[in-house]
Amino acid sequence: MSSKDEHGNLRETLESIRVEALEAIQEAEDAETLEKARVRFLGRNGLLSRALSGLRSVPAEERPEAGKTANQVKQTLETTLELRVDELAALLAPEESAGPDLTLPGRRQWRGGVHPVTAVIDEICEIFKELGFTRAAGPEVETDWHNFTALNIPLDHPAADMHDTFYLDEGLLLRTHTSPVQVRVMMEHEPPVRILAPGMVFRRDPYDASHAPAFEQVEGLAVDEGIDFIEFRAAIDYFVHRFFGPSTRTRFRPSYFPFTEPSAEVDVSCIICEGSGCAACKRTGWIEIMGSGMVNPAVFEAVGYDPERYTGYAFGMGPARIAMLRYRIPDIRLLYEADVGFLEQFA
Ligand code: 2U9
Repeated sequence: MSSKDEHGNLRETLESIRVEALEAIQEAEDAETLEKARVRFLGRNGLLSRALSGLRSVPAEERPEAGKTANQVKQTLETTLELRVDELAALLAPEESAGPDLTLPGRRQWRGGVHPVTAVIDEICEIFKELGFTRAAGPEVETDWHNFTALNIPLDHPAADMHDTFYLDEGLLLRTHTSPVQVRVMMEHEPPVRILAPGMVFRRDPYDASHAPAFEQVEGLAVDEGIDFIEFRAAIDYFVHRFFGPSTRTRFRPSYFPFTEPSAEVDVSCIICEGSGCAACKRTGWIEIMGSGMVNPAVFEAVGYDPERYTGYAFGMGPARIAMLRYRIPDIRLLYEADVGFLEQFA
């Protein structure tokens, strides 16, 4: 046999190994069959290896060319084998190797929702809207006159201590209640006035399970000719029945605020035990939900309303406390610490 024939034979052998091996690799349907094909064609005693031992009988000058062909075949087979290994792995364990499994249901998107305190504020406003109240807003940075003096709280009065706040320059402070909003509305408009003032207020209070130095309030004010305590009680009863349910009872307890006279704390029969006594109402059967009273004539004097002509009522509540009661939230800080896992429950 001539040297050309030796080389020619080897080339044919390599070509038939290539064709046969590619077919075996592509047709392997599982890892075991694929491994058998690898051993048969690429193994140490495999067909390729044996064919390569024929290189020795190829004449020296043709050996490089023959060696190159042999290496190309070897590389083609190895690459094809690797690809097939990956293909089979992907078929058998799609979630690990083939990116997202498109047959799974999609992950739910958190699109955001109304914060529970905002939901309570909105609901309070909606209920009072039925009684003719509109929303009003004002600045969070206030003058001490609007926040204290106009509301019959002299700056050296003990009631001002209860409202200790963050003082800024020159008679400015962070408002301690939303009452200055009502003061501003009354300075601008003659009665009748029926407004709600929801918003953030600030006090030098601790940050613990039941206090926060910044919290929301909703205050209400009604001023007109002929408003009496009966109308005041009727409005509060209407609100309580709409907000807490028609079987909820209300109780007015005498209290003191400089800006109302007489003043009352409003209690509702416990919404958890319905009045029989539980931990939420400290066994009393009652829960305090707001402070209130008939507007003190001194406030009308301060804003330029005729106290002989006009009367009115006012109230204030903390919607975070009401949200805690309603949703049985044990710690006010949960409402202020933007924990999406917690807030999602209210969406
Ligand atoms: C004007 C006149 C009177 C608003 C009132 C209360 C009683 C009250 C507290 C409830 C819990 C504040 O959020 S809280 O800490 N509020 O007890 N607020 S009467 O009286 C006004 C308001 C404006 C011109």
